Amino acid sequence: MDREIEATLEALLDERRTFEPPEAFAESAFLNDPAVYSEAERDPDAWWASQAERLDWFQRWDQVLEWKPPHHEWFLGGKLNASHNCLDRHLARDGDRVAYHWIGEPGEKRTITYRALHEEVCRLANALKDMGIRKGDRVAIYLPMIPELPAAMLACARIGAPHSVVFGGFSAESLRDRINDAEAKVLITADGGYRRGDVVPLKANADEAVGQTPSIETVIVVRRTNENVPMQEGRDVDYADLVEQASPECQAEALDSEDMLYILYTSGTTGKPKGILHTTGGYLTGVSATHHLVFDVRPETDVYWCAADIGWVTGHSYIVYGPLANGCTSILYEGAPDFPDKDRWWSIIEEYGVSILYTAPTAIRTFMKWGPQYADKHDLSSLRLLGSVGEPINPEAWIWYQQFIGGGKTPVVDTWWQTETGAIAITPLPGITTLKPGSATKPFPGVFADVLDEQGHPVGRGGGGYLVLKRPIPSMFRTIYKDDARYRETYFGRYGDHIYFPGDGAKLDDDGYFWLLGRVDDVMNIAGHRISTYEVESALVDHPDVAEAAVVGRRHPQEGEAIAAFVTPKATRIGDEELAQELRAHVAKVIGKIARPHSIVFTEDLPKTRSGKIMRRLLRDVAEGRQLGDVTTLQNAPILDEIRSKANSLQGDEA
Ligand code: 7RM
Repeated sequence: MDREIEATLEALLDERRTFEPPEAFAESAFLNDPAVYSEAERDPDAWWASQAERLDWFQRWDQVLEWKPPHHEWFLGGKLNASHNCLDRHLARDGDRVAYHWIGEPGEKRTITYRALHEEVCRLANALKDMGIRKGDRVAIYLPMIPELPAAMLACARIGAPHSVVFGGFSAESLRDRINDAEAKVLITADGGYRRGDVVPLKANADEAVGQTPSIETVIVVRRTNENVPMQEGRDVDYADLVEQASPECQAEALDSEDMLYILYTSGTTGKPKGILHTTGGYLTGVSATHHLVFDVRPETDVYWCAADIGWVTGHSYIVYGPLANGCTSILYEGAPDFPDKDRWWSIIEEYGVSILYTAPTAIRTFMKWGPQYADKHDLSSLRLLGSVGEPINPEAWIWYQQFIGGGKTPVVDTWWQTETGAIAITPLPGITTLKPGSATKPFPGVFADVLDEQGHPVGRGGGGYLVLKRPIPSMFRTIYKDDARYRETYFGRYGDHIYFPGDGAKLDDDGYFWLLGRVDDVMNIAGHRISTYEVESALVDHPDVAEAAVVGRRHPQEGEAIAAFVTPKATRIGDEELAQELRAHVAKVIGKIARPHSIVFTEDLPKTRSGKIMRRLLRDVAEGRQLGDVTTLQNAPILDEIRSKANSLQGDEA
C-alpha cells in the first residue's frame, strides 16, 4: 500500500481514546488475569478441554483434537447431547429460572422457564420420532421469533436430527432451495409472523416451496397469527395438537461429539448458498465458553439480550445454544426496533432490567440516525455490558453506543466471528482488555489468528493484509454440506490446508490489536492505490452529519476505478450539494485526496441483507448502471429503485 495512504489510514484508525476495564468490573470478572492468554497458547488442547468440562458429557472424550488438515475433529469418543446440556442439567436446581422472556411484536408477553421449555421440547421430540424422524434425518425450520423456534431446534438436537433453520424473511424460493439441498423430511413453520405491524405469510411461502421439495413428508404448523391458512390433508399437522398428544418424557440421545448438530446456509460469492455444517461437542464447547467469558454472564442475576434473529448464526449461537447451555435468562423479541415507535428496544430494556445487550453496528447506526432522544426517555441503568457483531464498527458508532446506551460506563465488546467459526473468535475479554473503539482487539484464548500478506508472510505489527486462523478451534464448521471440494477451495485454497482463510482483510496495530477491514472483495483500486471501501466509509461516517455510508468502486477509464459513495445523513441534516462538498473535503482530510468519492448519492437507507450487512455488490451494479444481481436476500429491496434513479441523474456529475 502507498506510504501516504498507509499513514493517513493509520491516523483514521487511531482513535485516540482507549478504555480500561472499569475497576469493579475487572475485580469480579471470571477472567481478569492476562495469563489466561499465554496458558491457552502454551497448551491449547488443555485450554479447550477445560472449557469442554463445563458441559455434561454422558461419556468423556479420549482425544481432544484430531487434526488432519484441512479437516479437524474434537473431543473424539465423547458422547453428549446439546438439548440435555441446554435444558435437563439445569432442572434440579434452576428449573424455575426463566429461559426466555418472550415479547411479541403486537405486545403479548410470555415467560418460559427452563422446566416449561424442557417439557415442550420433549413433547415435540417425541412427536418427531412418531413421524419416523431418526438420528441423522434433516428437519427444516421456517419460523418467526417465537419460543417454538428454539424449542424446535432443541427437539431436533434431542433426537440427533440436524436442523436447518431458514430465516423467516427468506422467500419461498430460498426456502425451497435450502430444503432441497438438505433433503429435509419435515418442515416446521407457522401460519405467519409479525413484522412492523404487517403479517409475513410464512405458510403461503412454505406451501409454494413444498410444492417443489420431494423430500418433505410432513409440515408442522404453529398458530401464531391465527389467520385461516389452508392445511393439506395428510401432509400438514397442527403444532399444538401434536405437542399436546405427545408424551412429555423423552430421553436425550447420547450422540457422538462429532455427530451433526445443524446445517446453516450462508451466501457465498456464487449464487448457490453454502450449507455450513456444525457438529455437537466442539460447537457447544465454543459457544458456551465464549458466551460465559466474553459477556461475563451471571446466570443468577443477568438478563441477557442478543437482538439478532435466530435465523442467523448469531441467533443460533448466542440466543439459543450458548445462553441456554449456560442456564441464562434471555429476552426473545419478535419484531422490529421501530414498532410501534423507535424506542421499542429501550422500553424493553427498562421493563426487564436487561443487563447485557448484543447487537450489530447497522442497528447502532440506525439508532444514531434517529437520534438519542428515544433512548433518553428510558432508564437504561441496568445495562452493564454491550456487544457488537456482524460488521466492523466505526469508532463514532462505538462511542455513541457506549455513551447513549451504556451511559458512558459499560465496556463494549466488538466480537469478530463468522457462520463458519460458529463462535466468537476475536474479541475483548471485558475484565482484561483495554478497549480501542473500532478494534475487535485480540484473539480469544486458544484462537491462533494472524495477518498475512499475499505470499503468506506475517505482516507483523503495523501491517495490513489477510486475516487467517492458523489452528482449528472446536466450534469451527467441519465442511460444506455435500460439497467438501468447495470447503477446501474456498477456505484453504489461498494458503494451504493448515491455514484457514476467512475472507476478511485486517490490520495489526503497534500493540498487536486486530482491526477488521471488511471482506477482501471490498477492495478498490484507485489509480493504482489499494483502498478498501471500509476506509472511505469510516472517513464518511466520521463526519458528524453522516449516519451511514457505503462505498463501491466503479470502472473508470482513467483511474481504473472511481469511488462511488452512498450516504445516509442523520435526521438533522439534508443531503445536498453543500454536504457533498463537505464530505469530499472531509475524506480528503482523513485519508487523502486520492480517496475522495467521485460521486455521492444521498439515500434514506442502504440495501442490506436480512442480517443487516450492506450489500455492496448491488450498489456496484447500480454504480456501473448494470442490471441488478440476485436481490432475494435483501431486506429492503424498494430502496434500490430509489437509489438507482438518483444515481442515474448523477451519471457524469463527478467532482
Ligand atoms: C457473526 C456473523 C461473517 C462476516 C465476517 C466479517 C463480518 C462479523 C465482525 C465482522 C468486523 C466484527 N457471521 N464481521 N463480525 N467484521 N468486525 N466484529 O456476522 O457469517 O454472517 O458474517 O461478518 O466480514 O467474515 S456471518
